[in-house]
Amino acid sequence: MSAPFEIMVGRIETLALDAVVNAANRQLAPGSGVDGALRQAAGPRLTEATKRIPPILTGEAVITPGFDAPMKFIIHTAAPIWSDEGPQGAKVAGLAKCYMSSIKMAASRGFESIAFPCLGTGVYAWPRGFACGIAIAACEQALEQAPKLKRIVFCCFTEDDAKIYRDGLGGRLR
Ligand code: AR6
Repeated sequence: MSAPFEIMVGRIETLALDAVVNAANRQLAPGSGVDGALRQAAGPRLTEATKRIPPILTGEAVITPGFDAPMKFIIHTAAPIWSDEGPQGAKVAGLAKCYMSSIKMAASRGFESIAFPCLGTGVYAWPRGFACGIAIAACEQALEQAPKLKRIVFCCFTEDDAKIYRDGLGGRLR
């Protein structure tokens, strides 16, 4: 099977896929960046739905409908904060878990397509290249348990991010 990875530059809240992943916080409290864009696109029912769920653990994934946004579902996950105290290994494991638990959630629902933003690289300030390497490795590992997933889209906000992903994925692009 060919690797299901795709890279695009654009806004994740516009994607009509089975699921897109939200760069949330552990309280699922309204934020900026990806979260603000998804809440705007999905409408007030998303915020009503997310009020009932938290707190979530770092790296945990929870799911809501996409409501008024074009994707069917939104998978919410919270990355570690790069500047937080603590060993780097635990933070790396936490960011990897965001990707793996999101793919696991998608697989458990039989989804065929999912898009990720560059989790952790905005407000949470992860170095972009470092976070990209963790994202790709975690998705590759999780894919082994997700045979139905045909498309994993890395939705980059900038061309600079897309270049980092192209370099990271090399020959593994569809
Ligand atoms: N579509 C795709 N990518 C985007 C978009 C968009 N509409 N907007 C920003 N990005 P961030 P984090 C990129 O800050 O670092 C939130 O407020 C952005 O350039 O959304 O995980 C939450 O509530 C960056 O590369 O998420 C949390 O409190 C990436 O998406 C906290 O910030 C992630 O940026 C989460 O911080």
